[in-house]
Amino acid sequence: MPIFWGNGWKFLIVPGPGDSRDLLVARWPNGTDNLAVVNSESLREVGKRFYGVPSGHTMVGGWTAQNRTGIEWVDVNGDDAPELVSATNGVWNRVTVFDAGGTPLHNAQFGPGPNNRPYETMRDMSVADLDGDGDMEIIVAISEGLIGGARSRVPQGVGNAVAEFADAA
Ligand SMILES: [Ca+2]
Ligand SMILES: [Ca+2]
Repeated sequence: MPIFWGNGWKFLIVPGPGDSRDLLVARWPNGTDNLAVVNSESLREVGKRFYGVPSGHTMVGGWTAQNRTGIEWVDVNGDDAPELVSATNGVWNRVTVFDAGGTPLHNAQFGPGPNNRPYETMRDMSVADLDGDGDMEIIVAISEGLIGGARSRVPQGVGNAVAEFADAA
């Protein structure tokens, strides 16, 4: 199945319209590090999603210069609906949380890496409730040997999610 463009690198199957499923495809190498969406009913690419940063954040893109080193589908703000959590690696590095439709909700910039070689900065990502307090933590491993943490939380009685991103170090 041709996907314009780039080799499939990370896959994630998420709910699609109706009873269908969407296969999210991160490519490496790629032109732009968005996620291609392949629907289970059409078995064709139906679009690109999960790209960009929330308003108030500066979007730094890069043609053939950025890749996804982690994508997970998990409820990080406690509203019982999953989000897409993504780590981006390349000339600019970030962790971004998107809603299910692809709108960026939260973002933590890790800045430019030393260069855009694969895995130069962001190596891997995982999402879990590490300390058992009910809030999910987003953990990334970076090339300097450090682990970065990002905590998500929905205050009781507040409808909007608030992401609290700690320093990368
Ligand atoms: Ca959620
Ligand atoms: Ca926690």
